[in-house]
Amino acid sequence: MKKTLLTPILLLLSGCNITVLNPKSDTGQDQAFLIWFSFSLMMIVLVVVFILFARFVWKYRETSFNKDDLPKDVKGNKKLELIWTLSAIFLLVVLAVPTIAITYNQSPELSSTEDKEEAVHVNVIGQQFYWTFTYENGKTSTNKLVIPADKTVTFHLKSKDVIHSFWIPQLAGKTDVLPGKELIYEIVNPQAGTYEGKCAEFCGLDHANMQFTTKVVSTKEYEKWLKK
Ligand SMILES: [Cu+2]
Repeated sequence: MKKTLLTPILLLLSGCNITVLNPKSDTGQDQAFLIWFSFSLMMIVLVVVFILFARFVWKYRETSFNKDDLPKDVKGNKKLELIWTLSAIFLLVVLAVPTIAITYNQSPELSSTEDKEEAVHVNVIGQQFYWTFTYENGKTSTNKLVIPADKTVTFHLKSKDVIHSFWIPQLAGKTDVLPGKELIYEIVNPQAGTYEGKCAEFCGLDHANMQFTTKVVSTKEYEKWLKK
């Protein structure tokens, strides 16, 4: 049973290289935690509901002893109504606490400004159908992003035409890239390596090819690369 289910799932998953659940930055790890956390809560609810469902279907099935019996009406049962109202509220609060904490923490406008001076800033321009990156010393690169490892990297995202979406699945979630309004997005402590990046908002005929490579290198290599 397990194998028959696993094989198609593995085949399907191996076809895509979107490794959101294998994050390589603090930002991505916090986001993956939220995915697992909400998924686990959901599974608890699902399992409890299915067990109760199976139990009741069995318990109240029609047998020769209880033919035409109607179950007792539970309308107005305060205890039951309190249980299912409060447990839903409880689950929502449990889900809200880490979600709000991480969302605020990851919002450059709202989070503390401790390491802001240390941050490396990159201007990102999205346009049909490529990405241009401009670094602090004025150097630009197209479809190739180079950032230093273990630092906070602040992206200033702008579009020249339509709405795009900036996405490096292994480092952090998607952010819209809008014409006429700059959005700021931070990736904290990316690990060294090469990651694929893409546009995650259908933006025209060649949208699928609007991809870029992200190279996360040591600070030394980054400075050397900037001077080149
Ligand atoms: Cu695009």
